[in-house]
Amino acid sequence: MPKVFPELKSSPVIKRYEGNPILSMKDIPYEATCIYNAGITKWGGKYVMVFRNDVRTHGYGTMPLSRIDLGLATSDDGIHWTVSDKPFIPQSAIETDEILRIYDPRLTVIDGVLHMCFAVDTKHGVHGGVGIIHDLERLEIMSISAPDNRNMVLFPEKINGLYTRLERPFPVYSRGGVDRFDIWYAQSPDLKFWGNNKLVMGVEHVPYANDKIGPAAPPVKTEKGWLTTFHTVDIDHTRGKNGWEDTWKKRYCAGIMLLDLEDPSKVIGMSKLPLIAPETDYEVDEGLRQNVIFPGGMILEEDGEVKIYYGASDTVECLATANVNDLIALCTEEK
Ligand code: BMA
Repeated sequence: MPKVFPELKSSPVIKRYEGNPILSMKDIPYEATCIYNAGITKWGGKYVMVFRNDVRTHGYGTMPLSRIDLGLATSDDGIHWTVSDKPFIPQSAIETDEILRIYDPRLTVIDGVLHMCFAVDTKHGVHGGVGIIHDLERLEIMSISAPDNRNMVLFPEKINGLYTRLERPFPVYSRGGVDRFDIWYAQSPDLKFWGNNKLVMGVEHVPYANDKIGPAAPPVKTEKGWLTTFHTVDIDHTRGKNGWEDTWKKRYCAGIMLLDLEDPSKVIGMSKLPLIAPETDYEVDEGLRQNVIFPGGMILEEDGEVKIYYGASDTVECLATANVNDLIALCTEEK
C-alpha cells in the first residue's frame, strides 16, 4: 500500500479570491455544464481565457458526457469575464474518424503569437496537441504527439533558439503498469518536430504525491528561474464515493517549482508542501468530481502579484493570488 497523506493544506502564501468561482455554467450564454481547466494569458491588451466546457446531458453530478467544447472569454482585470456568444472550438469542429475531442487548453504568448497546447483523445490513445490561435478565431494545429502524452505547456520564449515545452507521457511497462507518471521536457525548432527529451521530475520526488504528477500552468520568468505550477495526485484506497463515480480515491493538489533559466530541464527547487490543496466547499463538497485542484494559468503582474487560475472539482474555474517572492521562497527554502 502506498504511503497516504490524510491532511494536506494550502500554503499560507496563497489567497483564494473571495468571489470564487470566477466562471461557471451560469455565466455561459449557450449550452454548458462543467466549466474548468482553463488556459489563461494576457494577449492583445486583455486577459484571454480558453475554457473546457463538458456538456453533460443531465447536469453535473451525473456522468453521461455528450461532448467537450472549448469556450472563449476575455477580461480587463483577470477577474470578471465576458464570454463570447458561441463556443470557440465546438467538438464537432475537431472530430474526425480518429480524433474524439480536445480539452484542457493551455495558453502561452511567444513573440506576440498566441499558442495553445491541449489534450487530444483519439481512438488510439491520448495525445498532446500544440497549435496557434489566429485572431481569437481559428486554431491552426502544428503538431500532435504520439500516445500516450498530455498536459503540455509551452515556455513563453524560445530557449537556446528552440521552442520548449513540459509534458507528461504515460509510461506503463517501466513504471509497473500503474499510474507512476512524471514531468518531462522537449524542444522543437518549429512546433512540429520535438526532441531533446529529458526527465524533469519524477513523482517520487514530490513528498505529498504517491500516484502521478504533471505540468499545470505554463511557466513564468522571474530573476531566480522559471516559476511553474504542477499538479500532483495522491491516492488513498480508504476513500469512498466522491463525485459521479462509484469510488473516487484520488486527490489533486497544485505544487510549485523553480526551473533553471538557461536549462529548464533542471529543477532549482520545489515546495515540499502543496501550494493549493482542496479545502473549500467548491473544491471538496460540490461538483462532478471532488477534491480536484487543476491549475492551467499563471500570470505575473508588474507589482509582483501572481494570479493562479485553477479548475476546481472538474466543475468550475477559480482564482488564487500570491506574491512572486513568497512563491520563489517556497521553492528555495529548505523545510
Ligand atoms: C486528469 C484529467 C483532468 C482532470 C483530472 C481530474 O486525469 O482528465 O482533465 O481535471 O484528471 O479528474
